Amino acid sequence: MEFVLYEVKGQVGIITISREKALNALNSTVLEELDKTLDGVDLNEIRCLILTGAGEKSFVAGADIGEMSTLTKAEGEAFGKKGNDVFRKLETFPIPVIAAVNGFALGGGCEISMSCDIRICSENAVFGQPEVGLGITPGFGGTQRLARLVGPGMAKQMIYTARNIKADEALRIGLVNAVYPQGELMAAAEKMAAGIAKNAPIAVRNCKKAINDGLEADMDDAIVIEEKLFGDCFETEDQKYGMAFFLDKNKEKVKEPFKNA
Ligand code: DAK
Repeated sequence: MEFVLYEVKGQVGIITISREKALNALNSTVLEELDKTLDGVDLNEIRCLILTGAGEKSFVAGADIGEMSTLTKAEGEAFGKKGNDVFRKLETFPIPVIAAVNGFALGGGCEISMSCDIRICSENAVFGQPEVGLGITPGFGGTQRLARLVGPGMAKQMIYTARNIKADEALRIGLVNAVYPQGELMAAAEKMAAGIAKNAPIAVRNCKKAINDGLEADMDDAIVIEEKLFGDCFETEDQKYGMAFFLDKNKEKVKEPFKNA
């Protein structure tokens, strides 16, 4: 692939958007390659993904303004659909995705990070939705996901003013979970991913689905969604092993890895 790298470390897959000269801006090729990369993830082996950008300056500086500037209405819609489809694929991907935001996350960059389950960032990270300054609205779900993550008041302030915020403010408003020195970001992401990967994989997947689907339902329906996904776990070997291990009083025993079965 030209702009997307994929690396496997144990049970963790690391996707790097690598178009450093344009600060990893999302053009059509990047979106297509991201889509193909996600389709190629071996879900029998990989239990958590990390999404990051190449270099130390930018995670993703937005959709490619050069490419967008000449789009016709029909081409704009096709570009928007390509982005929205891949962002939604990330959001509903069966396993958790951690965004390791290593610099600018503007426009489509902020939006792709919000399609991930968890965001952590480096101290030099900058978040923002600058679209109204370009004469457009956020188009890759920014109006929807930002409001859900940080609340409508703060989302409206960020989107209407197009003001960028730094890592410490992103942490304060709950847009990111933690901030690290640049040199420590990937190690922290990999440690978190490995921590997720060692837990019962079907249970983790069901938790993601319960949270995502439940947020789109009212509480009565959301609780039923949780009940069903909870019940499904009792058909897994991992549930039987996990509970038997806890109940076994032999202090010498060593916990075996979950089988994803
Ligand atoms: N697109 C294309 N190229 C970009 C870019 C971008 N978003 N951001 C940076 N670059 C390129 C610059 O043009 C420059 O290229 P050369 O001139 O070297 O060829 C190179 O990256 C380095 O950038 P700078 O020289 O500008 O670097 P600085 O450190 O001075 O500034 C910056 C860094 C991140 C503050 C600045 O580059 C910047 O403001 N970039 C634009 C940020 C931005 O406005 N992003 C939001 C884009 S709008 C849609 C769905 C979604 C969207 C639209 C439609 N539909 C549903 C249809 C999404 C829209 C957006 O994301």
